[in-house]
Amino acid sequence: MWSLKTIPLFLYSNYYVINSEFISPLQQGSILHLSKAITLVESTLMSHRSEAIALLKEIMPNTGKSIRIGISGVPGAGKSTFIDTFGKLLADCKYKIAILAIDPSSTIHKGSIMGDKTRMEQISNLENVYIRPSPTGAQLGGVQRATRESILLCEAAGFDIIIVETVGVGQNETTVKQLTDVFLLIGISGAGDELQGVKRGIMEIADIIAINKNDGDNMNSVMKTSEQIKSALHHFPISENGWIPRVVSCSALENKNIDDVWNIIQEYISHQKLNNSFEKKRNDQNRHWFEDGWKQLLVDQFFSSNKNKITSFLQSVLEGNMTLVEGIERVLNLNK
Ligand SMILES: Nc1nc2c(ncn2[C@@H]2O[C@H](COP(=O)(O)OP(=O)(O)OP(=O)(O)O)[C@@H](O)[C@H]2O)c(=O)[nH]1
Ligand SMILES: [Mg+2]
Repeated sequence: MWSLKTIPLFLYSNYYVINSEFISPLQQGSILHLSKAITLVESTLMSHRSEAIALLKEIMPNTGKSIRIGISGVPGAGKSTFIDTFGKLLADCKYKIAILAIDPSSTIHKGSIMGDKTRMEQISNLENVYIRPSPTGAQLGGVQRATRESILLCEAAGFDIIIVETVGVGQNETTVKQLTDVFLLIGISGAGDELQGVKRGIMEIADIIAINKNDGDNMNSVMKTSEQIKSALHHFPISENGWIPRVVSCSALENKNIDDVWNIIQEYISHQKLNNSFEKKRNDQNRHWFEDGWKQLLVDQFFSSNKNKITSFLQSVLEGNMTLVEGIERVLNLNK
C-alpha cells in the first residue's frame, strides 16, 4: 500500500504515466491507483484515451476472473439498502467487492444513485469494498464504455465481485445486462396489474427477481406479487442458456433471505459454466461492445468533420425547405 509520502506526483495531476510504477500498485489493489485509472478511462480527452488504451492493454491478462452482477430496480425499490446488506454478507465471506454505477442522468437528479454512498453504512468504510459513483454529466454511451473498462480495472486490482447498479428506466438495464454475468432485478410489491417496475421488457432480461421489503405489514403483499411474477414468467420463452428466472422475496432492511439471493447467483454462475454458456455470453458481450464501439466512433468522426453541413441540412428540414428523407440522403452523400 502507498503511504502519502510515497505517492508519485503524477497521481495528483491530470497527467498519466502508464508504466510499471503505475500498473504494479494498481494490480496490488491500491485504491488510489484504481481510482486514478478509472478517472482516466472516464476521460474523453484524446490524449487521455491513448493512455487509457495502453493501460487496458497492459492489465488485460489479469482481467475476467470476477463475478459481474448487474442490479436494477425502480427508484426506491431498495437497491442501495440491498447492496449494503448484500455487500456486507460478501465482505464477511472475505470477498473483495467493487460497486459501480450507471446513471447518465445523475446530473439531472443530483446524482441520487451512488450519491447515497453514505447511506451504505455497513460497507462504505470497509477495506475490501470499493464504491465508485457514475461519472457526472456524461452521455449514456460514455458511461457504458467507462463502466465496461472500469470493470476490467477493478478485476485487475483483484476484486472478486463487481456490482453494477442502475436505476430502472429502460435503456440502462439493457446496458447492464450486456456488461454482467447475472442480472438481478430488485422488485417491490403492491404493484397492481401492471406489476410496477417489473414490466415485461425488464422481466425478460432478469435472471433473478428479488421482491424486496418482505417485512412488517408488507409480507402478504410481497407473497402475492411473487406468485404473480412466477406465473407470468411461465409465459416467457426459456432463455438461450436454459436458465429459468428465479423469483425470491427478501428484506434488505432486516437482512432476510439475502443469503438466498447469493446462493441463487452462485447457482446461476455454475449453471452457465457447466453448459459452457458463461464464456459464450462474455464473448457475445465483447462482440456487442466491439460493434457498438466502432459504429459510435465512426458516427462521431463523421459528425465532427461534417458538423456545419449536417446542421444546415437539419435547419432546412425544420424550416420545411427540405424533406426529411432528402435531408438524410444529403447527409449520406457527404461521404461520397
Ligand atoms: N421496509 C423496508 N424498507 C426498505 C427495505 N429496503 C429499503 N427500504 C427503504 O426504502 C427506501 C428506499 O431505499 P433505497 O435503498 O434508498 O432505494 P433505492 O432503490 O436505492 O432508491 P434510489 O437510489 O432512489 O433509486 C428507504 O427508506 C429504505 O429504508 C426493506 O427491505 N424493507
Ligand atoms: Mg439508491
